[in-house]
Amino acid sequence: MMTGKTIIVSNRLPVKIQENNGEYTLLASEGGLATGLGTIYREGENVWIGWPGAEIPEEKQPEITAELAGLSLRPVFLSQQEISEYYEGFSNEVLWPVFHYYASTYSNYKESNWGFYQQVNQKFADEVLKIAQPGDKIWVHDYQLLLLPAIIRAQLPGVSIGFFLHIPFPSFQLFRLIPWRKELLEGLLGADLVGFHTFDDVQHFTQGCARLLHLNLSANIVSLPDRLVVAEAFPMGIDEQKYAALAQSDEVLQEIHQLKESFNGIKTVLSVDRLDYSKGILQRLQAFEELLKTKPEYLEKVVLYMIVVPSRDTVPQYRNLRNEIDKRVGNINSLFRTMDWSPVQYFYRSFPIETLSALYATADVALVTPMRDGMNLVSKEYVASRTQNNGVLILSEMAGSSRELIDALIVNPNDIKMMTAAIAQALEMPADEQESRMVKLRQNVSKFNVKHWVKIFMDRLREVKDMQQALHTRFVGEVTRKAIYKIYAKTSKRIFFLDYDGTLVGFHADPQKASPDEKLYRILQNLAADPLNKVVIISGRDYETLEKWFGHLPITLVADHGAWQKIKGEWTTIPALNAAWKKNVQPVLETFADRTPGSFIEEKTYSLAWHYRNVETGLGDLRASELVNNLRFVTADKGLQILPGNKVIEVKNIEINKGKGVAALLYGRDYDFKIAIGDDHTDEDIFKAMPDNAATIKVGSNSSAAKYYVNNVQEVRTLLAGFVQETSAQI
Ligand code: GDG
Repeated sequence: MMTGKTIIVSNRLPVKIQENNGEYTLLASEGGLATGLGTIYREGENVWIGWPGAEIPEEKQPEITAELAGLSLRPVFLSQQEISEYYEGFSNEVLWPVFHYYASTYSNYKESNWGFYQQVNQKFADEVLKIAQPGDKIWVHDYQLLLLPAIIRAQLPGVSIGFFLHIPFPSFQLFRLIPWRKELLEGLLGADLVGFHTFDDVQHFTQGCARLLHLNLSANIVSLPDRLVVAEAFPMGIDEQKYAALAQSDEVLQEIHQLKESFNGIKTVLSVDRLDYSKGILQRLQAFEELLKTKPEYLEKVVLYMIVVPSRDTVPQYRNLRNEIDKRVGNINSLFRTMDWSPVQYFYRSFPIETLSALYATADVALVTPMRDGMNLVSKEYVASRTQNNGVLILSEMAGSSRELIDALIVNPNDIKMMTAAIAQALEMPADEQESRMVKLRQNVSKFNVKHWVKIFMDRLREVKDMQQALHTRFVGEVTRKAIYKIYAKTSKRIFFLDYDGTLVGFHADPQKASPDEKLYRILQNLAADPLNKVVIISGRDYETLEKWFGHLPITLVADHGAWQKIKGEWTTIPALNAAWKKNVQPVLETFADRTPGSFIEEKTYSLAWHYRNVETGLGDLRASELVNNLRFVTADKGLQILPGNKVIEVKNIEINKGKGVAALLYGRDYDFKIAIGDDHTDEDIFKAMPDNAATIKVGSNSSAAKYYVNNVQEVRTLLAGFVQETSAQI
């Protein structure tokens, strides 16, 4: 059980500050995040850290701080310049456009904005570090604070950090455009758990880590040298009961009544967004105009009720967008308006939640068609407000919520014709179809509500910490190394099984160039110089190469995954092996080598291998799994096995495997110290063939039959060198 407090961090605190003649009043805000986290941040020592949302003069800051403390909130005060460079400049002119796929049109990569982004993230971190302690859980929110997890981690290595991104994470091709892309990923990787709204976002993020930082992935887990980071989808929900209850409250019922009277039988299509180019407001107007043009039967029968909430209007693009909307609405109204009907009722302001609720409950159709949206809560709020199980939701497939709200009419917001058709379909939808769709939509919104979202995120954060701790005990750090040396020093008949590529040397684009270096020779010579030690190199390499590289050393060599062994200076092979199968397999591998730039075939006496370490990331893995599927047919009933290795697929006789090679060398000899080190699938056979009292070590932390793991070749070399250095020092 983890103890400690929970610290929530977001750009904005969940309060609204109102200034009146130099006096400030604080009002708690009713945003979705505040509701979801409300049960957490007000408990015990827990606290929420963020910017209060207004520039507060220095002399007023202590008073505001004290008042916020009473609400379990701690402020980070920002100057006007910080707000304009970190928030408006970097967050809203670089990150927001790129993450919403508007990279070239709207992003402005100004170096000074980046400087402020770093500086303000540091400022938030300073505030967190004033109160955070090991054992605490810190949950950081959104794109304004991407660097925060790593800054906190550097000071508090053991603390639990969760991060949630509320906007989409873009595909690698877009993300790479940002000059500071690596720093941003490294910032996020300070977290233990990184949450997104959708699975697509998870994949984009992990692919970014693999391609920009060359980190290893195992499904949704990113391996760092000292930690695992889990990326996962947690689709955010709303407080659905609040919306259902509001829609039935007296105040709202009265507003509903008034709205109905004013609409007087005219059908309403509702649209609610913050002012933002990602929300598809102009395209939506275009679709509505198209409806009126192509289906005149709707003239005077339908109204588009459009609320745009002012937002970021100090950023020039947002001002332009506002002007464009004004123009479009004006055009439509002037073209189609009659004496007592205006097709678009447009409001550029926000409304009290009661009015919003009355509109949700009244509108026949909700038109939610963003060009790109992390989740989109408006779509869920509309559903939650439909307590009569009627009404139709039209939802863009680019909104995260479209992955869950599959019973909506799903549209592509770039396809104006499709949107126009969907509006007509919604207006005509029979009551029973409305009901059957809405019932399912409401079930989803009710089950995956915001409390559920908070719970599953926090539970997972705890699990990830446990997982990291379990892994930590398997890691060969200083303590484990010393323990292994201690056993070694007391033994007198020892055997070392060492894989070569990926274990003793790193990978090289050209396998022939991954030859041993002086340092490695020295380590192996020192180990083998002790008459009590038997050193075995057991590799998938051909015997000619092993002979060339290691033939002069007093060590045992096993080549071609066990097909060849050098015993007493002579290379011998397993008897009665046949290689006639190669003529069937070779053409398949050649087809793949021809289709896949960068890949090549290696032929060994009893095996064929297709290497893809130089193939474009992603394509190589894809082709490898295609190849394995193809080979299954060709190799069936031929006594062959397909071995997926590290960026290689190898086909060989079933009789050959490293495990059998190991078993043969162990047979009948009572070694009192046994150790095996390897890095890929083929080495799993070695680990499985080793007796229980052996030390088995995998290079890399992904799942394995080995008892321990190290992170890289360097750590293997340190471990091996230490057998001689450290134990001789003890004597
Ligand atoms: C970001 C992501 C993600 C709107 N008008 C009024 C009003 N609202 C409230 C709505 C809703 C909220 O604003 C808007 O939330 P969205 O989710 O639709 O969009 P973003 O603000 O862009 O939020 C988004 C979200 O973060 C959460 O992760 O879903 O994708 O972009 O709650 O009700 N509220 C009041 N009056 C209004 O006039 N009171």
